Amino acid sequence: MPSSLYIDGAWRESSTGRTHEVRSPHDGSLVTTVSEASVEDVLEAIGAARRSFDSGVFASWSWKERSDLVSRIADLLERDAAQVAKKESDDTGKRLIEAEYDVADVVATFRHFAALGLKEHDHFVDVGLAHVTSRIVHEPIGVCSLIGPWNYPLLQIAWKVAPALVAGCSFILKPSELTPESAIHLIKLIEEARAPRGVANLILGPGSVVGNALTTDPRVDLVSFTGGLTTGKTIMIGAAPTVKKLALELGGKNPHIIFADADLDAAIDNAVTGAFLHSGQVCSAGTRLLVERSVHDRVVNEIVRRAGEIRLGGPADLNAETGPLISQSHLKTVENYVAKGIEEGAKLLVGGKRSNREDLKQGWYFQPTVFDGCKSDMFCVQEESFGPVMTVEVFDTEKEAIAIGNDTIFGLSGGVWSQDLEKAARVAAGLRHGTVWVNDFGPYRPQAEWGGYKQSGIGRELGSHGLSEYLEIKHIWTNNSPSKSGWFHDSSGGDEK
Ligand code: TXE
Repeated sequence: MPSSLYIDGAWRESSTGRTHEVRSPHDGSLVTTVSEASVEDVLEAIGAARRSFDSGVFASWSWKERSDLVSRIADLLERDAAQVAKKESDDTGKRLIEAEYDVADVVATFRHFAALGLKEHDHFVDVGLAHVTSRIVHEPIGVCSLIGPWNYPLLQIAWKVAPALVAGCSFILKPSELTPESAIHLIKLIEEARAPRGVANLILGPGSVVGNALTTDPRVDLVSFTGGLTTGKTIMIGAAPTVKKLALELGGKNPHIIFADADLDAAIDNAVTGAFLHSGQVCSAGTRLLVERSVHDRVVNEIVRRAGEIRLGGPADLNAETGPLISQSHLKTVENYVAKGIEEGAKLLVGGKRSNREDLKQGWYFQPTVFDGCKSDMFCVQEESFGPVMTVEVFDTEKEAIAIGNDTIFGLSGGVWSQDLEKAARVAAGLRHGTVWVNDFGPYRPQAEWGGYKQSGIGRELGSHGLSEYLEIKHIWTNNSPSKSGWFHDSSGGDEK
């Protein structure tokens, strides 16, 4: 029986004895079996986190001590990088090399927040009164439920765990039930790095079982969630009665705009990467291509040719360029999405179905797909497929490109290609999206904020705001020359007014 829940400083089985099999998206083989928590286990984990936070032990560590802890975790992640990448690759089906890049990004995330912790956080403000000292201090927000997705399992968790630790919070971590292994390893490293007991807790299981307690319990102060829009809305509703702080990253439908005056070779190559990297299972995937009419044919023909050449394959296939979708149910979702696109009149130029390669039949592989002739009001343009499906729309003017790029409920990211940097800057300014790339698509760094406008979410991860999410701000007013307020009449004759 696996003991893969970590509650109050101890590894445990589920109280119900329930387990969950993790299966490879590549071929359905059994990867591992982990414990599946019950609601009781969740309540215990929340209790442990609450006790640890209320004890004040971790919050009383200096910023430097907590930064050192996070640096030690970064060192340990570097030490175990190969092992962690293998686990990530096994769970997600992504190529080992991609998982190795992800782990390097995870290390960079921990290092970024460790460095940020060493900066000066508190300051004095001048309130214009000589006898008053007014100080703004930052304190940990409290107990946090950290809920992660399956596409970049450890990376998305790192964006939450590292700032929570630097801030001095206690947390209950819940990775996706589809990809738990890297989170288990991370918690082992946090234990090895000597975080105080009860600060880090790990719950495994589907959101439908453990999610409600994690997001509604009054003992939880903040919920940080990365995942689907529907789940995000459910979490907001659940968090409302106790007015929890929320940090939500809910995906996007990201416009990738190519003007006729762009470096087209570079733009086309980045359009292919932006849409089909990790088979489109990327919240910032550039799956909504907007092309200036005069270069439509050249750009689209080239993208279709390139998409048709992308080699699918599993973790161990050194020639593979991208991997499978995460699950059979996700494959079904993408299949239905494509069927709907055809039904509503989008022109299928390439792909559109499950891979027919004999050696990939046991896995959830979907062919890179391009729909041309799309219109803004189509389902396939407005909804996120989270699969390798690009839709193409044309535009004639700069104004129109901006208008189409903003015609979405989402606002996570967008890209613009033009050699006219003034025009590109105007478009970047016009787009209502949290990240805009000019003559590039996809890169991010932990030093810069990440997050969405509109229904792509609330708050920011990374950058310095990514730490602020885990901090309360307190204003301490000290009167250095106390006197009576004298506001109300005092019958003893002590009136001052
Ligand atoms: O996400 P869920 P799913 C988008 C993408 C995808 C869609 C659905 O469009 O097709 O979401 O994917 C936990 N309370 N993104 O169904 O369910 C769940 O256990 C608390 C975008 O896989 O949102 C998992 O840990 N937690 C995205 C996490 O939420 C709950 C990445 C995400 O799963 C819960 C992934 C509940 N009621 C999908 N229900 C991005 N922003 O990058 C589920 N969970």
